[in-house]
Amino acid sequence: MTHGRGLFAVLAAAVICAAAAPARAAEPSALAFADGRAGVSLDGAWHVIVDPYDNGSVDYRSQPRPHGYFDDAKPRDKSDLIEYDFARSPTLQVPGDWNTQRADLLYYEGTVWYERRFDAAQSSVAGSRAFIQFGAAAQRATVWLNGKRLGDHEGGFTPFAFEVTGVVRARDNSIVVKVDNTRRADALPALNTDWWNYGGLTRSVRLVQTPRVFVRDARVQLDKENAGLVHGFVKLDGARAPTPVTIEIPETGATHTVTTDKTGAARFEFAATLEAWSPESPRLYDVVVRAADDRVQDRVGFRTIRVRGPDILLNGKPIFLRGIALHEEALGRGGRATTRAQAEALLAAAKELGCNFVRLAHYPHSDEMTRAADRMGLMVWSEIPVYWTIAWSNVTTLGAARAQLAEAIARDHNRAAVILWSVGNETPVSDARNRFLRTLVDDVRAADDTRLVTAALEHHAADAHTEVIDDPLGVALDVLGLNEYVGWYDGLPAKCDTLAWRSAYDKPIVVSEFGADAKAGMHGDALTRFSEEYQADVYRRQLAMLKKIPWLRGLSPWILVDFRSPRRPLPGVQDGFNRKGLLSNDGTKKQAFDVLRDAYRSWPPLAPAPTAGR
Ligand code: GCB
Repeated sequence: MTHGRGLFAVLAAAVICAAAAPARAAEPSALAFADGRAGVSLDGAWHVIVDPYDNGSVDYRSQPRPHGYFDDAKPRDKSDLIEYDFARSPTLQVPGDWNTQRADLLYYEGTVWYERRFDAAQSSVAGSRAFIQFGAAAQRATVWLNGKRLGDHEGGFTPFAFEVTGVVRARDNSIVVKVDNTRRADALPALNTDWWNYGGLTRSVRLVQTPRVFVRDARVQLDKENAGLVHGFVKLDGARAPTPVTIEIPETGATHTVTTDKTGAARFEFAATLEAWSPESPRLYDVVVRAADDRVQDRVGFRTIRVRGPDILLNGKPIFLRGIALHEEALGRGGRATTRAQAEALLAAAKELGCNFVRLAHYPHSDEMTRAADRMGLMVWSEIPVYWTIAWSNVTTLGAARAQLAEAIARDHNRAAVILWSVGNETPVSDARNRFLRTLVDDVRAADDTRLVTAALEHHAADAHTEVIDDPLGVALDVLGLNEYVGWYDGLPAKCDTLAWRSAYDKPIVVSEFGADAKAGMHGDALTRFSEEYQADVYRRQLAMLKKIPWLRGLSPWILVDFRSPRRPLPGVQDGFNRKGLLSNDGTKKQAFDVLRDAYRSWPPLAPAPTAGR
């Protein structure tokens, strides 16, 4: 491991229960195109009860009637003892994490019960179907509507939905959600992360109305090899017989009709002349899909992305990924970034750096972020929180990883910006880890052949002046992510000057992390740890070193903005924040921001792929 996390490897390795993985990952439950459908937003103030002992889950059978908090009950008479009352409880805003909305919840881990009442449109009660869709609930949720348990969801960063047809009523519905962010050794992420894993209903909640037969999902993208061919699939819900589906791109006049099989699924391809999406010209088209009484619409970009030897080809041309990594934390106020404006502010800072690429670390960011990247012309690396050491041999953990990956892909498979799915970050090599990650790579290839697969890998020293990338997972990947901290965890900055890199693979390398902590406004010489000068020096020397790597096709240094991490206690310097940002959390630029911006301005055009010198 790169910087001494051995204890956690041991802890995680203790959680072992070997069993075979199911052949297929569970199907995502969220509805694509939900935002454009009729419905009711359930965003806003929800009543909350903070419940560290999880009392609300208990059904008190000894009382005259059961009253777990999920019942949202009121006493019927004086014999009825009920010790909670949502109506009199404080509120939190949804979407939002609970940690930054109330000082006493800053590092709270455990259960919080959310409740609100709402009226539904009459039309979602009669003659159509209704679903409740959550953008995300961190980390696991159980949902009740009008006292009926709808189900559970595990994984804090991807959307899910429950059908509520026949359960939702026109007036005075009670929805109760138990949200629990307790860390667990078998979860994703597991017990230890270098970020604070906020809890809460962190993304929007909506009651969504659909016709009886509706378009549950559709992927409309370019064929990987042929930029004149649109291909994809559609899945209907509720169709009992083969049903015609029409896919249109009105601006181009392209219209194509396919008929589904009896499961409601169809694949299609048709010719179209489209202007390609690229960072320089992030062209998006309206795409309309119709079936039976349903009509959905999305804004979609079209591009191809593939690799050839060490090159990454966007629309057939070699590119260099001038990137930066970021966490989903709002500039200025901190906490989870939840709004379109917060996503745009983060990506605007990346654009100011001269980026054409962002690594959205270390979990799927909201669809506000990936949609903003589509509009603003930033290619995206998207990842799931398979981070450091997790329970590699635990089949439940593998199932959870596959589900999160499937949900992330399903949500964003029409986002041109997303070019890379990453299956893991700094995961120490072992047979169990290799098997686990290869299953995820196979899942990506089965679900989405229009994007590339990567992982942020580690490296090791061959000698004092040579580092080697030869992780066996590299065989299965299209692009090798490489995390390295030469000059910070690994020697002093001058170590960069004499270090050479070797790769076992003729594949593109994206240096997915390097960096150094600096407190904005703290100054010293270039060897004073945590000074802006030290960080800037690391950037200068790193960039000079990295330019010499023949397979280098991209960078996403660590990181755009300082972020909250309980692993970082150094008083007066870190104060609970990882300080490797090029911007402080209130948006102040550090010297290294300009160093990287200047380097990106003059980054040399890509040289032809060398074949010698490995
Ligand atoms: C890493 C991790 C990242 C940390 C970073 C650091 O290798 O991937 O999550 O925040 O190092 O600052 O130590």
